[in-house]
Amino acid sequence: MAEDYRQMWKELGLDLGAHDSLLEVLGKGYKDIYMTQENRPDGMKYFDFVISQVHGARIKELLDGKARGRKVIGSFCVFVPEEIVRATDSTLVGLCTGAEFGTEEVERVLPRNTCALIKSAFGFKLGKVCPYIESADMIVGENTCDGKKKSYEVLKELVPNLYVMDIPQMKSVQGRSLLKAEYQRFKTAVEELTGVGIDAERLRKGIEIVNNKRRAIHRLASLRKADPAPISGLDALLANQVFFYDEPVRFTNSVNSICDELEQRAKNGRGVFPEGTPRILLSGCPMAVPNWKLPWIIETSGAVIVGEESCVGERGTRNLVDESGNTVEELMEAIVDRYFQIDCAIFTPNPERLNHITEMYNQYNAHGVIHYCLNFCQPYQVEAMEVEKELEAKGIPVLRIDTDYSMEDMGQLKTRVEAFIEQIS
Ligand code: BJ8
Repeated sequence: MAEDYRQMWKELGLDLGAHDSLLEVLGKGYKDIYMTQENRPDGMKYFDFVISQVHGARIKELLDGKARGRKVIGSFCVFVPEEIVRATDSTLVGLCTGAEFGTEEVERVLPRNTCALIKSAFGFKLGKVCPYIESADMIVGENTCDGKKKSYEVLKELVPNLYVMDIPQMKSVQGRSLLKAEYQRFKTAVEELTGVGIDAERLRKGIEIVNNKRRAIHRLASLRKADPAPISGLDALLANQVFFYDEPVRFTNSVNSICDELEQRAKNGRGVFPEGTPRILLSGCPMAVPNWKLPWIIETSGAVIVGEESCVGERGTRNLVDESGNTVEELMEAIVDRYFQIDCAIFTPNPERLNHITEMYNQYNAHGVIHYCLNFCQPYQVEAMEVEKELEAKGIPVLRIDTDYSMEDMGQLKTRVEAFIEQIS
């Protein structure tokens, strides 16, 4: 891939040397973690291809679209409504936040005790290695946790096109009004950026495209209830990660075709791991590409992950937008209704999330929950205590893990995960 796209990366302003090193690490990590798995569904070849081209063909596709007037909007959070972006034929992409990069440089502009996800976004920007951020016509920063909210003040100095979206912190009437007002303001900003007026037909089309993507992911999730699990947690996580990058209709078709294959597997009792393998529900902070560390540890320690209570997972894709509205106003209300249900830990109080964890544990026939937090993530770390208390009271085994993107704690994590798996076996 490197040779074909060098000119494109250069024109985007990437640091080619640093970018080469990143791709090399990414390629090696993928090979070691993904390509060593056994009994993978054939349909995963599509996702292998997407990852191999994540900085290549996909970027070229976005740039070709831009040449035809199609804008690219980058986001860091599942609160940014893709439906509104799609309604103008623009593309929403998730921005790279899953790997350590340029830590020294990052720590010159952000405190050391900032979570790895935020540091990663800054590292990719400062190190000039993310073609998505460089291709974006607008970058949306959302006021969710304090770390993100305050770091956007710094990011504003580094990028020319940051748009800040306010997000409520309470599920109150006022909170809903704020979200609605912010989505209206965002709609206007996207219309201005693209020069496309959003009418009901366009908005409905945008909603349908994104709903179909979610339906396909729901179907995939549901197939993971089977024992033996027909797909590994690593592969299912990958599909959830690609959700944020890929062309949505192609993505939907690819996920549906892998589901056809998994249905067949489930019928034949064929799984990736033997029947009776301990089943884990992962819960907590989102895992962006290429953050595969903990899932890899879990699945090489004798367990299978059967669900992700995460924004790169079920928290991010739960619930569809009602498509039945006839006016822009009705459809916008439906969008607000759907997004206002997201149970991110930035909300206080946030009882829905506790209920969803138990619900998912039961639905996916899990044997235990591993709660994953990034260090210095206050919302999820504080909530983790409550999650642990609640699950223990219900007799559900739970292991709480705090980590980051470095590999230094691999050995220690593996020992703890193995002990937990033994306890639930
Ligand atoms: S809706 S989870 S995607 S905010 S890990 S940056 S919370 S300190 S990512 Fe998130 Fe939207 Fe919520 Fe989902 Fe802050 Fe924690 Fe870092 Fe985090």
